[in-house]
Amino acid sequence: MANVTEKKLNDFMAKVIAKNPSEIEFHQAVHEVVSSLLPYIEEHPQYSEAKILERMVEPERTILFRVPWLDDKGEVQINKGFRIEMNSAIGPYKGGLRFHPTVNLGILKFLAFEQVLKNSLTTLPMGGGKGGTDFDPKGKSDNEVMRFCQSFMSELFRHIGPNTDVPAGDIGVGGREIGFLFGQYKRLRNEFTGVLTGKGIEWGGSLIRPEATGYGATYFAEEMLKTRGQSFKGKIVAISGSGNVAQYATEKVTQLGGKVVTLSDSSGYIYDPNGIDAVKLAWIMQLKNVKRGRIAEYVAKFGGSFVEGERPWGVKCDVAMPCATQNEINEDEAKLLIKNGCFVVSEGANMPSTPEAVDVYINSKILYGPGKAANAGGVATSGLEMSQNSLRLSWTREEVDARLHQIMVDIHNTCVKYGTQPDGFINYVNGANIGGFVKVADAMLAQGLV
Ligand code: NDP
Ligand code: 2IT
Repeated sequence: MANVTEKKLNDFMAKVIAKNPSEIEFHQAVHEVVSSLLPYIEEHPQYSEAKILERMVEPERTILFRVPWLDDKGEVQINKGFRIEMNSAIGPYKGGLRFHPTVNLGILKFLAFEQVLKNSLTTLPMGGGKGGTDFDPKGKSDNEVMRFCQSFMSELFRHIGPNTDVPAGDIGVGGREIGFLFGQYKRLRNEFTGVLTGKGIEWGGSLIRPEATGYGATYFAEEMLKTRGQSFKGKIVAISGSGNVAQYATEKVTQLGGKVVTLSDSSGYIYDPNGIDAVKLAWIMQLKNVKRGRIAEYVAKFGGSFVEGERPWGVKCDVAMPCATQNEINEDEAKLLIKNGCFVVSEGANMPSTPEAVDVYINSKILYGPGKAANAGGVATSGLEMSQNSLRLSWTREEVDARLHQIMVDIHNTCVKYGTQPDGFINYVNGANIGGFVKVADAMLAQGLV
């Protein structure tokens, strides 16, 4: 980066940090995006004159609220509720809800900021938002989760709507939580409408939405592999997490001929050198989605090993798919992956690689698909759910999957268009950041100073 651009980046970040103190994940996400965008913006001064970047890092609206609820013992509990309505230039705010004890404003602002660019990349008309709470669904009964969701929606309902803001799932929010949230919204508004995505198939949901993020991250990796004349056939794949995204990434990788050898949760990872096939995966889905157990239990059933307190990045693999949480691959782990032969990283999670790890990937010229491109299949299929709700029609599994697949191919093409360097290397980070930015920025210019 030229010296003058470097200075602009530092000045820009100094202001962001001063205005948003201690929101470190937000600073991290903004720094990465602005590093990609500044050289592009220097060649397109209309964006800097209108202060588009300065506007994009300030949420259009931030909603903070109290969520009181009663636990099973009858004791009063209080949690924080958040919704960040980041940018509505190209469509209603759209993005998931995270229920996890670590949730705070900085984490949700990083997620909302990434979501704006991700949603633009999908080609669908969706703005960006994110929300959630520090409530921990782990160890809670179904009734406690329901009471919490009802209380959460009793405030959130006044801020959202099918043409205003459409939340969905993220960590800790799956079909069960979306059901409770939808039920309470419908009751308060007396309106059956597509206000949330990830709904059950009998009540307005879309086929393939549960699968979409994991499938999409795999389709994206497949496109990256094709640029080197390769496929998933025979590839060893390390996946982290064992929730929604990890489960369906495992399913699709296996269908495409790859062998998934690891999964994890916050307690540690399992390693199964024989591969986690469809039968083992069905058992894991029951364990995680119904019994809500721990991944360590896999070993007693199928063998392999469980490594407590560690992440799976020291295992020999060709492809790594982080599908758990932010900053789950650091610089040393990135180096270890590459040393062991890994040459593809496709991010199912949001910002799972630290900035130092990303530098390692880029300097080693491996195929690195950042989250906002690689995991956009989830929100893209949410967009398809919104389309079906508006049409009052449901598409078949094959139709939704074909649209998802095409969207991932299109996102890959956008990254190639904006990210190919003079030496032919595809910098997917620059490609995704610039490709996602242009549409939002042009819409903001067209809509005046709002
Ligand atoms: P789930 O809640 O279904 O699963 C999360 C998984 O990650 C669990 O195995 C969980 O383990 C693990 N995990 C969560 N937090 C941590 C942590 N701090 N340290 C270690 N492990 C952790 O969530 P999803 O699968 O939906 O989401 C996974 C990632 O994918 C997130 O980054 C999310 O933002 C991203 N994403 C999700 C989309 C979706 O459609 N759901 C779309 C796009 C991105 P444990 O059970 O022990 O907590
Ligand atoms: O990070 C994400 O893209 C999601 N959690 C999915 C959001 C959505 O609206 O489907």
